[in-house]
Amino acid sequence: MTILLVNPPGVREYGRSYVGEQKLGDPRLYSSMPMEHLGLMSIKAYAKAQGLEITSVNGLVAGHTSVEETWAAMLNATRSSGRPRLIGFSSIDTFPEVLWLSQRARQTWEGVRIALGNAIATLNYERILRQHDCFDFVVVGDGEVAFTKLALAVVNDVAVDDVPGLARRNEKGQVVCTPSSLVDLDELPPPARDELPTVLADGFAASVFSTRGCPYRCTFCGTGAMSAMFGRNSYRAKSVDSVVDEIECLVSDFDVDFVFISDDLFMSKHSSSQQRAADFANEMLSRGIDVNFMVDIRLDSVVDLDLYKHLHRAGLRRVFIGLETGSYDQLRAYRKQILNRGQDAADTVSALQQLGIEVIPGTIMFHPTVQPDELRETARLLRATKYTNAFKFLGRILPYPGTPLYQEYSDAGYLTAEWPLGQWDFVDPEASRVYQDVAGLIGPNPDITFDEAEAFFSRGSMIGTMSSPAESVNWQAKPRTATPLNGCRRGE
Ligand code: B12
Ligand code: SF4
Repeated sequence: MTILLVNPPGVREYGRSYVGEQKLGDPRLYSSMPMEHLGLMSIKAYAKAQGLEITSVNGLVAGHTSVEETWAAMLNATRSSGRPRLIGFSSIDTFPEVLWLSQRARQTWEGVRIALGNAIATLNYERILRQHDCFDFVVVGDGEVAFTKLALAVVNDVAVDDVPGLARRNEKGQVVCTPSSLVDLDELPPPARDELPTVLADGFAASVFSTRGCPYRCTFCGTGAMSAMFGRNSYRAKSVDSVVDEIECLVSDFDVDFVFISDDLFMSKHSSSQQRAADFANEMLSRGIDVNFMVDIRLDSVVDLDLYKHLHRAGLRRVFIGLETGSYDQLRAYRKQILNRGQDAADTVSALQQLGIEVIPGTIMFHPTVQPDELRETARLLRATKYTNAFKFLGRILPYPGTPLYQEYSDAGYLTAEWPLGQWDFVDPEASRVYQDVAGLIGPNPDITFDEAEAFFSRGSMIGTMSSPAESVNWQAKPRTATPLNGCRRGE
């Protein structure tokens, strides 16, 4: 009898990874970026501590190029331990892949129960359970306690009523959900490291989580939307000691030299959070741990450069910052107040760079009401970060179902497709033409340089293998189209 956790492959991304030093393969392939699935590995470790062995298959880490390969791995994983009683799938934006695998599992293993977890599942559990009867359960929020209790209930053939954060259909076919309980991160064992050797062999980094959730509510963000579901205390932090213990083990047991701290928000601007970051640096330095690391922060987390100097001494070499757009108004529309009017994000970026900290920018180039000034400003910001990935010029906002942005686009009539990811079209046909030109140039040219893409993007010059002359992005500025929703406009 097997309990199985599965993560399908599915990163179809252009360009380069910032989570290790490795280049992705041919960008036109259905390629996979092998990062550990810390969520599944944390569930696995927790379940083991409760006496339950779980088998896992991670198509991303295994480098699967199709769901058929993942299916074969699932069959293989169950060969020695017997047919599965419960399968838990994780999905970020791999819903079609998960659906395909679930249907296969249903056809193959009579009586198997199937659960789904992670952001899209949490935010959309009602829709998923109403529309897809191949899923029995959705785990809403943290998975460690919920999935372990669910697995024990399934194995022992008892009711699942006391499983926290469990959505399911009741006898009447209605979707019901038990309240989620937020896990105390310090009560969790460290994640299993089953996937790490493969990840390291592929040139990617080990990961550690030190917080969960986020206190902010940027309209496009699944993490903000999930945190809103779970209330004020959903942004949680592990104790500094336990995070540093984990990093120390990664260095001693796996000889890692770079750690990706995978928190959505490692530190906020608030003094307690800044103090925690300082404590973290102190602990790393006092234990003499020789490792570099990267974290995700907000631009307004950079309150005191001395703190970043200190973190740099402790090994901080790279930060991911969601800069999003060069337009102050659009930032406000996204409810991402990281700047004061007149403040230039490039100055903060440059200050960090001068300390020896590389800045990986999160940017959203195109959204339904984008105008030329915004494109130019976002391109300028991109240049300032020195993150020379040409594919950044292609970035389109992704409206994830369950986020406020998705609702806004739906209400405004922008969505051309709804599920499993919102697709949208430009309000201004000129913006659409520019996007098509840029995508037509950069998309099929994996070797295009940032400078070439930038020149084309900014000045409309024609380069390289472009088959048809492209036109300038200098279309006449038009008044911005207001998107009224709850009194504000929102995006990414
Ligand atoms: C590392 C990472 C990746 C890695 C690999 C992720 C992986 N898990 O394999 C890479 C770089 C490949 C990646 C890619 C993408 N990612 Co990503 N990623 C992250 C990141 C930064 C950390 C994940 C992590 O380690 N979390 C910590 C662990 C402990 O938590 P967890 O994974 O969420 O798991 C817990 C619960 O969610 C739940 N759970 C999860 N799965 C399951 C399954 C079952 C059965 C159960 C019961 C429970 C359960 O239980 C776990 C333990 O409590 C998160 C942000 C974040 N901090 O979570 C974004 C995040 C998950 N990614 C996101 C996005 C958008 C993407 C991409 C679509 C980006 C892109 N445009 O290409 C791709 C899609 C990849 C894909 N295959 O679908 C979004 C998802 C937003 C949404 N859907 O609403 C997030 C939340 C970032 C954000 N704030 O926007 N990502
Ligand atoms: S984008 Fe960043 S700051 Fe905004 S809600 Fe998401 S994680 Fe928090």
